[in-house]
Amino acid sequence: MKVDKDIITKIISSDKRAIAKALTLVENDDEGSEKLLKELYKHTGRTSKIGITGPPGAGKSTLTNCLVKLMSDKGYKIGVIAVDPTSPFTGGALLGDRIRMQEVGLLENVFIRSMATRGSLGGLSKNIVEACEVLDASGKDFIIIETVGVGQSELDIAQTTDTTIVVLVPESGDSVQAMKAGLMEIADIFVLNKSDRQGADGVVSTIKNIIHLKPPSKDGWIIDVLKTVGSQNEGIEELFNEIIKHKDHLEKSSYLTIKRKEHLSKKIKELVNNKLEINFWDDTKIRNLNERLEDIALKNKDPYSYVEEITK
Ligand SMILES: Nc1nc2c(ncn2[C@@H]2O[C@H](COP(=O)(O)OP(=O)(O)OP(=O)(O)O)[C@@H](O)[C@H]2O)c(=O)[nH]1
Ligand SMILES: [Mg+2]
Repeated sequence: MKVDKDIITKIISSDKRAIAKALTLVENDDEGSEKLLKELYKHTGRTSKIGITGPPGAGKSTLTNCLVKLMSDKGYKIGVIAVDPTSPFTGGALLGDRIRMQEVGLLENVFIRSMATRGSLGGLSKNIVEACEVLDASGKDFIIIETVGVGQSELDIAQTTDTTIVVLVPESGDSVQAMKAGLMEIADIFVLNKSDRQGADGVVSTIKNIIHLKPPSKDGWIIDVLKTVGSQNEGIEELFNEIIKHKDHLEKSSYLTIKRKEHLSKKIKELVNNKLEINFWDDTKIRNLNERLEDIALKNKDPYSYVEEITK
């Protein structure tokens, strides 16, 4: 698709149709998307990017909805990217989720998009990071990215957000699970959702104990654990205040600049890897690999020598 100046102007002035079109380009990795992102880059950087992650069914979408409504009432512009789990065991967003999301999506200053992660080998999901850039350039005050915390991609996505909220529930062993999944490492704010259920206070203490055992974060931020009942819109104002507190902390400690530079560095490396990979595997190389595979499988040649040979 051709990228004209018109779409850039429209995105910057927050035109919903233009944003949707741009996100589709980015999602499909369309030829035009890179050109578009080049133009948009200078308009990015004012958005606060918030990641909401946690185990399946913890209430991430419910909390996202509550937060979006609250932020919208306060007059903020919000973008939401709901990352569909591609794992067969969660099976993607439930219909109820989608409908609730669609309702808040109708608000004038809210833009919501559901996206699938591309399993880019151990790296960031490029299309999601790029979608954030589009929303950022469109002048959103906040972008919320909802991901299921079960794998590596969530940790990577956390490395592109300014503030990461980890949502847990009182179910037994959840906090231990979260530790295993590495969620403890990435949290700026912990939320114990479904606090209407039994054992909530116990889990809050457990999480607090685990936080105390961690070395203090290098930017001096102290992680708090908040209780919410998403389904009853309880604790949302407090959660919002904590988000603002973290945002202020990052800005005042100049750690935001450091953090964003780290993210940028990581992103550039990813982009280079991507380019190199695409350029490397041309038809000749793929044909060559297919021809030689049999030989390598039969142990007539080892993969290491082959790699050495083709990367010379
Ligand atoms: N009891 C109780 N139920 C809740 C609460 N918050 C959400 N729920 C319910 O928990 C279920 C899952 O909520 P979602 O918001 O879809 O959870 P999620 O983390 O987005 O789920 P996935 O995206 O599938 O991983 C829904 O049926 C919600 O209504 C809460 O605070 N208390
Ligand atoms: Mg969800």
